[in-house]
Amino acid sequence: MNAAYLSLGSNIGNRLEHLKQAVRLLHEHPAVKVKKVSSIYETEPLGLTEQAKFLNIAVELETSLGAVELLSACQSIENKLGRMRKIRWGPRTVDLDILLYNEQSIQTEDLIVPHLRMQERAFVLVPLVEINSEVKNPVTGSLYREEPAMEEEGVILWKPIQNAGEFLQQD
Ligand code: X6L
Ligand code: MG
Ligand code: MG
Repeated sequence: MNAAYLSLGSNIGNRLEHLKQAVRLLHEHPAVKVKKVSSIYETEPLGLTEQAKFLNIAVELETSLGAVELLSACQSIENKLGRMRKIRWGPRTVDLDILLYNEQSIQTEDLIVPHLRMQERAFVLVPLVEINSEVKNPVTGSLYREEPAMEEEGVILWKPIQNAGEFLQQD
């Protein structure tokens, strides 16, 4: 069995509903179990800063899928939830990014793990460290909780989540 961490974000329409639907669809995949869901954070947009604020979460998965298969499962969820790719770094109904897969370093045409520049982004690190404070960059061995970007502003606790079940069950 494999362990994976994903980062999810939404900044269009009913952001919470989009995150919930994405986590539900992950959980309903026969080869994926959602083990942990972080609290929900409201975050200032990075990259393209003139767009709506995001809700961001991190999830921990157990899966029998390989990393590339997991990527395609994530992309099919993005497509189901109406993700359009018009503007680079632009607004999205939902984005699912693979942050970590076991403690592997993966470089294919379509997938780089650990996720590029994740250690520079508080909207990725804060939810990730909440669900596992011991998680390390598999390449450098650095603890993500010790990254300077953990201290950046623009990441506000929006709704605390106690466990994955709570997140999956709501309304
Ligand atoms: C300089 C240049 C500084 C580019 C930062 C950061 C670019 C992040 C892209 C950057 C730069 C990204 C989200 C987001 C995006 C999200 C929040 C990206 C890709 N996705 N902002 N911006 N949450 N808060 O999920 O991550 S676009
Ligand atoms: Mg992303
Ligand atoms: Mg993405």
